Amino acid sequence: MSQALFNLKGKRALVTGGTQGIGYAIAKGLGVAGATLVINARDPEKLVQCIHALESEGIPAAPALFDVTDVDSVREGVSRIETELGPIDILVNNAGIIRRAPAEDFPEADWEAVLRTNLTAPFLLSKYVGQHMIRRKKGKIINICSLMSELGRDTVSAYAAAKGGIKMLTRNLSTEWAAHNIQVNGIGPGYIATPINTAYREAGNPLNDYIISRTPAGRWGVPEDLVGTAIFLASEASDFVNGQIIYVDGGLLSTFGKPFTH
Ligand code: NAP
Ligand code: GCO
Repeated sequence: MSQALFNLKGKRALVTGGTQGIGYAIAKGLGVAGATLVINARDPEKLVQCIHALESEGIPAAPALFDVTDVDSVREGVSRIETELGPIDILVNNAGIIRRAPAEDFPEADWEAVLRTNLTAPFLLSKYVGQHMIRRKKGKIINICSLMSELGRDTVSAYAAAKGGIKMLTRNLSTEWAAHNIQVNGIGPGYIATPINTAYREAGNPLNDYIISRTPAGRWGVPEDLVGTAIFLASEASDFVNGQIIYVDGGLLSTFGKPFTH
C-alpha cells in the first residue's frame, strides 16, 4: 500500500531549469520514482548533456528548450509537450536566478530579471499547464520557494520579494484549483550547496560559518535532500495537501539560533 502511494509510474513531470542543481536532483529523483521526465532549459548544450547524463543512469528524458520568462515560448513549449509527448501531470517550477546588491543601489534591470524569472515565469508555466490540468481534473504543481519566502537578508531584496510572492502564488493557485483536483504546493529549501551559493561555501567565509551555526542540522543541504519531499508532493500521497510550503532547511526556520561554538 505505502509504496504504491509514492509510485509515479505513468506520470509525466516537467521540471524547469532541470539541467543542474536542485532541478536536476528533483528531476532525477522523480524519474527514479517512475515519472516520465521532460527537462526544461534555455541552454541547448546543457540540455543535451543533461538528457545524456540521465540516460546514462537508465532514466529516459525528453528535452523542452525554452526560456521560462518568454510568454510565447512558454505557451508554445507547453503546447508542444502536451501535443507531441503527452499530458503534463506534474509541474515543478524550479528555474530561478539571484542577484545581490544593497536595496538602495539595486539595479532596476536586475530587479526585473529576478521577479520575471522567479515569480512571473512560475505563474506563466502554472497558467498554461494548469489549463490542461483543469480539463483533465487532475494535476500536481510544485513551486520551489526559499527561506527568503519567510526571511529577509541584506542584498537580496528582489529575490526575497519574488520568493515571498511565489509562496502566495502557491496558496492562491491552490485555492482556485483544488476543486479541479489540482494540488499546488511548495518546497522551501534551506541553504543548499549549488552554484548560486558557491562563493559562500569557501572556507573562512563568515557567511558560511553563520549559515552552519544557524542551521540546527549543522550543515549545508545538498540537492538530494529535497528529493523525498518532491516525490511526496508529486504523488498520490499528497492528494489532500493543498497550499502548503514544506521547508527542507535542516531546522533553520524553526530556531532562534544559539551562540556559535567552534
Ligand atoms: P542553479 O544551479 O543556478 O539552477 C538554476 C537553473 O535555472 C539553471 O539550470 C538555470 O539555467 C535555470 N534557469 C534560470 N533562468 C532560466 C530561464 N529563464 N529559463 C529556463 N531556465 C532558467 O540554482 P539552484 O540552487 O539549483 O536553484 C534552483 C531553484 O531553487 C531556484 O528557484 C532557487 O531560487 C531555488 N532555491 C535555491 C536554494 C539554494 O540554496 N541553492 C535555496 C532555496 C531555493 P542556466 O544554466 O541557463 O542559467
Ligand atoms: C542567499 C542565498 C539564499 C539561498 C536560498 C535560501 O544569497 O541568501 O543564495 O537565497 O540560495 O534561497 O533558501
